[in-house]
Amino acid sequence: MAMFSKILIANRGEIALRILRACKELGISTVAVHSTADADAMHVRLADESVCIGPPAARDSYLNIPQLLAACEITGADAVHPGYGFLSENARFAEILEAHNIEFIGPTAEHIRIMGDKIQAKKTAIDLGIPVVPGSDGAVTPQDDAHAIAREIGYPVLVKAAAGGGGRGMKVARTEADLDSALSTARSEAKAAFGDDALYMEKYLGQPRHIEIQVLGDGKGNAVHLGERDCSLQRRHQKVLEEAPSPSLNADQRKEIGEIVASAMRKLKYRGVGTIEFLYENGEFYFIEMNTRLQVEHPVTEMITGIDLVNEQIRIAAGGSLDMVQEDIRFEGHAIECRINAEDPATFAPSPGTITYYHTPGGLGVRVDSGVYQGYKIPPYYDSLIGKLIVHGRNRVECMMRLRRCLDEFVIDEIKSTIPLFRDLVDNQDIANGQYDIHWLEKYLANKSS
Ligand code: MV4
Repeated sequence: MAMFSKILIANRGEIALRILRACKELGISTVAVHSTADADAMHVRLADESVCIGPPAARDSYLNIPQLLAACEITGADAVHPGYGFLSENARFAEILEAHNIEFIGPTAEHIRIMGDKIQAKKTAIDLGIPVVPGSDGAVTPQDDAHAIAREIGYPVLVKAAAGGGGRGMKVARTEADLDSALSTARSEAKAAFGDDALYMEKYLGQPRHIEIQVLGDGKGNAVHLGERDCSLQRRHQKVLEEAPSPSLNADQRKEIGEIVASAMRKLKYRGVGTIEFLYENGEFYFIEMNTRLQVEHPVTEMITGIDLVNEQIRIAAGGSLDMVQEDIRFEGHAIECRINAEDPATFAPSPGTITYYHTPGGLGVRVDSGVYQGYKIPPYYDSLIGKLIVHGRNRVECMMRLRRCLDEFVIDEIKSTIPLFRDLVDNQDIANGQYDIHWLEKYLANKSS
């Protein structure tokens, strides 16, 4: 296998730095790209070379494919790592790079495209033997008898957009009386937001947890699962805190769903890292979506498995084979990630500005993935994630104690951050007991403010 000599990192912030670190450890040269607003970013400072690719607006810089191609051409990069967000799940970008003989560090364009269409993704999951939420058999068209389909599924039903995902374009119909308006609102919103008004319907699950399984495949039919992450603590479809393993699963349940997913990925000949998202309710798993990218919360999996997911992505994109089998993977201890956002911890209003003092926690089992530093000015143009605190312990209790200690050590001055929210959460009894579902955090926040 011919390892890459130079990787262009088509991203910013903490994930650009994360990828840069993996490249350095592999002895690969790095190219940072940045908008004019990110000239002072840490990943730009640490990269071997950097190229300014445009003005602050993402569509003119981090999403600007011609500019990224030009940056590859100028620097002679032989591969691109897209990180998460931006172009990471853009099948056309993967194809364009391929046409220019530049490797896209990710799955095939075909797999990205299939999983981007939530109807096709669900059909594929069914074919691969993955359990799904009961629902319509594919799309519900205006010609279909939606009422008959919904009655068959049983109310409440959830109308979802095929081009949606991540919570965008969903409408609940609690009873038959809600169905027509749910369908017409969802259809016009989907058309406006995605230019695609294809819809499907599912049984609405009332109190599930969000549990996702990390997979790694080499595109040659070898694949393993790296256990689950519980990402139920969300606000407005933004994850806030993630942990592994899930407090609601035992080793047998993990093994069972993990083996279903890993064997599906072997059949699919999936290449790279991927995440299969499930809703989990009353002891059953229901597939909802697959993400064909590295995720923000990947470090919790790295902490409990000791596997460097970005290193694996790069090796596999260079043609390497999976160098582990399922039996090699050992799950050790417990990990929790807190997403540190530059936001007011009560209102979640963005709080960009200059960090005048910065002190990060350290010690055994502590990891801080962040692109910021003392004196850094957080620009207002991008999402408000400024870093992640990831803590590992031999068990969940030790992990929570260590997390509390780290949150007390963490100082980020003169911007608002979500650290105080996490200080509250670690002292909450439901969180201590692991008793929460996908609605827990929003209810907690609503009670706190009233
Ligand atoms: C659902 C659901 C209940 N029933 N599907 C939201 C994000 C998208 N990935 C899927 N989502 C949901 N799909 C059925 N059939 C509830 C949600 C949902 C949710 C899921 C995961 C985490 C947080 C959530 C918050 C609200 C709704």
